[in-house]
Amino acid sequence: MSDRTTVDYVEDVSPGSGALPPRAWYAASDARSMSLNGSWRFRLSATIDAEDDSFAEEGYDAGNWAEVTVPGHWVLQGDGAFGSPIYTNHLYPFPVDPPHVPTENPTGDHLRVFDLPDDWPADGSAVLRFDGVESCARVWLNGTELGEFKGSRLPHEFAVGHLLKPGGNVLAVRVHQWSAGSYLEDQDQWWLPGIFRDVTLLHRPAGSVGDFFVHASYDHTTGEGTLRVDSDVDGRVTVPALGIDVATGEPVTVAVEPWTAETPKLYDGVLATAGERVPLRIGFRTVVLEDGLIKVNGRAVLFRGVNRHEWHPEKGRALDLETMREDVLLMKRHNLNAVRTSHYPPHPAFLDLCDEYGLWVIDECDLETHGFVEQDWRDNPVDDDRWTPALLDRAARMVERDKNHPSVVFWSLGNEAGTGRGLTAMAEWIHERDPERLVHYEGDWNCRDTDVYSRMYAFHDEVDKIGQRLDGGTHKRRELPFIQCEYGHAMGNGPGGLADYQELFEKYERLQGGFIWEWIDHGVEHAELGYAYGGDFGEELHDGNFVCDGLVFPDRTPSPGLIEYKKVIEPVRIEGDAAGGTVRITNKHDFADLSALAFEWSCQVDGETVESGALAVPALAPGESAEVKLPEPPADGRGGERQWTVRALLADDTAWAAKDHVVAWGQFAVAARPLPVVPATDRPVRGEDRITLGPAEFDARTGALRSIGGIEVGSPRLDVWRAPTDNDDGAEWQTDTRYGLLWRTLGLHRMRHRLASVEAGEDALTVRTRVAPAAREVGLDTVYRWTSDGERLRLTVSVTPEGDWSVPLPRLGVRLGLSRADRVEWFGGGPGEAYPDTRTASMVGRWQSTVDGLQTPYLRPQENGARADVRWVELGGLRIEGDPEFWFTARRWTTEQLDAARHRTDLTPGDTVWVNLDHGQHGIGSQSCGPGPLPRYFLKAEPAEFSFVFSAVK
Ligand code: IPT
Repeated sequence: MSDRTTVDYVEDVSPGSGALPPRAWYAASDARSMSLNGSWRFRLSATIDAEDDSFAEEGYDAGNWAEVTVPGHWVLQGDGAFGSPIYTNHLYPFPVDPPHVPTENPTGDHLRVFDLPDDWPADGSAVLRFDGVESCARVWLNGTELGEFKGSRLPHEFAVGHLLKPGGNVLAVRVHQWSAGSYLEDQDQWWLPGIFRDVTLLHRPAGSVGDFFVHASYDHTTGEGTLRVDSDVDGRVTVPALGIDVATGEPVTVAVEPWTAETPKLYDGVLATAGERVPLRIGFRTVVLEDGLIKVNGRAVLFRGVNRHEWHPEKGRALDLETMREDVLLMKRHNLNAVRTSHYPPHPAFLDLCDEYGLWVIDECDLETHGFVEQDWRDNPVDDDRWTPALLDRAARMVERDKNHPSVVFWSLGNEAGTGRGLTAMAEWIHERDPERLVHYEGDWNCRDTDVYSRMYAFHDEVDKIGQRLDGGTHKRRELPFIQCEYGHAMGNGPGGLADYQELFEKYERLQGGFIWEWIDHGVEHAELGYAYGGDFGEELHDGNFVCDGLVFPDRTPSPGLIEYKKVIEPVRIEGDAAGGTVRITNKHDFADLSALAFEWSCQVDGETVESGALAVPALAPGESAEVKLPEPPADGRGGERQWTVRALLADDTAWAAKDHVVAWGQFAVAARPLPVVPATDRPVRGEDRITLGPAEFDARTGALRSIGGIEVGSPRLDVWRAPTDNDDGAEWQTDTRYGLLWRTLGLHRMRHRLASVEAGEDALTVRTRVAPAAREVGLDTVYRWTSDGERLRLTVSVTPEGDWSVPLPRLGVRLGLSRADRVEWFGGGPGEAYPDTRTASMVGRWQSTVDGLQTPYLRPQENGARADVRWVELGGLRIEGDPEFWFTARRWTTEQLDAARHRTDLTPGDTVWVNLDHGQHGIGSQSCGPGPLPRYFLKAEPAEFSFVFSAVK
């Protein structure tokens, strides 16, 4: 057993001891390095002092220990033998008793024995670098203690040259899951201990590079860039493409192409000191706060951003380079231009990718103390001077590591940490160290320490007010631009209302855009459940599927939210004027003209493209627009619905997508759709237990439809229920009405259908019903009126609400059952799902899918998969046309089964395909952590009438 004093560092509020001062990070130089990633010996203890330090001594036999992969989290390895992940949003999973942590403190001893390569230089020194260890580590090399550190997502280096041997080096690392540092790392994510980023041994030749700071500014008035590389060790800086060859510390000004997220021009250079050559990738750009706006290279920018946590469904936060690249490519392909690295500095390679492909970055410090909100922020470490050295250490480790990335335009102090002197100290230090970037922090609405007024989940009307500068606030705040560092909570189905936000962002100059919460669902791959979320590991405290709120699923498949966002933020606006035969093209980039894009027009008749061609569009400058003449629409041979579609495509391959990748599109009607007409020429005929009408048979007693043209149909009935989405249910703390809960209280999930009459009349079969929940007086008087021309069957549904309906309906339409349906073809919105406030990306056309392909596999099953504006759909041998257009959904389980399911794996296909044909859907909104749907997307309980025409597919 260790004595207490040797383990005190775990609960010590100080950042640690023994590590070298922070410095710029770079991946490679001509100095030797050696990765210590790979398989390490591993021993898990339940407490910090269960085992003594003898494992760190040379000659220790760890032959019977288990093994883990570094980088990695031990709780995600060993098939559960090493404990499990814990998910909490803001609650600390241990008593709030700072700086103390539980006695039960999983402690992982890691051991790695390594030889130096034969050609490892004998001279010079060496450092050992840890890029990320959660949450506290103590390190020994060859039996000598190097030190201990906290700050999980920050690098720590130790000088080790004097300890290295040619062979048999013993590197021992003791990692504690909980430490005083855990109080500073209360981010909304899984708690995942381990050495989760790279471990590297770096040779440091005599005269090698120490810390260095690349200052590369751009003067938009002259087109010149000024480069100055400050370096602890003197040397020379060369940039061949610019003919630069200057001493460190010496400024040089030359004509350059600037770096922007849209045009990420990087110049390769070298910093050469006596002992080392470090490659530089230089981007010239100038970030300022001017006229109350965030300007880069003289122009205000609009952030079309996302919050990115590091996540991989098997590896947690231990991301490989290809996964990071996939994130960046997906972002670029979906028109995103900015990332907030919520809520800690990412693996540094991610920032290299942002430099290379072009993304604006808010680099956020590894700091969140959200759990203190439970005690009104009492004892908050950011307002307690004892913790300030740890906060400053974190700020310095972030800034020093990442300061040479042109993509980083903001330093963020952290997230959800209340307010306090420690934050001010961080901001002051950062402003002093790097006056060439701006400082962000959301938690202080007075903007005491920040250069931008930042908020999360502000409602549309408040954002509108802020845009108009009618929001008041401190004098300082009134002078600042506004961003939403988090908005559009992408949990489950949604977020809704993005287009409405974008309209505001584009309307008011003060609003400089926002960052969707968040990039990826943090589902953990799980043998039985598919993907696990909070609670699936038996955590005593957890926040369920609040950790699944991303624009991409855990396997990085885009969710409909990402497709919608791509369309909402597209950098080219395409608006048609059918009468004038023109299309207005607006360049919404901040920097790039349109020369990288090619435009294409096409004309559709009944959704089928009949003609297409190239459209000549001038290379408009940012902000410019032009009216472009379209060709004559093709002759209207079929008398059908006709529309134009205009697309903007990449004219050539780029680093992030191939030629012809669609960047933006617009669609507009030339000739409206002729509505289906079915003359009521047939009359219902009563048999013994059947009524026939045209191609259909009905149950004579109940009036229920039985078949159409021999195809069995589970009779269409009024349906108002949808499996509530996370956004319908809303978050507990929301003060606005949470309709998902009200719907259930009212009983909309258990509506009863009372049959009033079945009338076989002259030209129609009329079935009268009243649909209502138990225990309530409200109801929906519902009449089904069937007519036919002998071949086709028309159903008209008339709904009249009775009683006091103060709640909107989830949906309004009919549900029917089909057997043997699989392939689906439709003419309407697609290819993906859409709801009233998530329908911007829904493109009218002819689409095909299977029933399974229509499902959106949200990790917690909920309403999904509706297709908007459907003119007709064919499935299971039936053709269904709508008057007017309708919302179409089909699935192999009922809404009730969908509602009851907790994971995808709870859903098992039955024999029936359940089809919903809806006249209306309630909006989606973002109430799982933001506003509900705007009132204009409410589905009010009002008198409604809508029709469908059924026929057998020919
Ligand atoms: C906000 C947090 O900053 C973020 O980490 C995440 O938890 C998000 O919400 C919700 O998913 S805090 C919010 C409760 C205002």
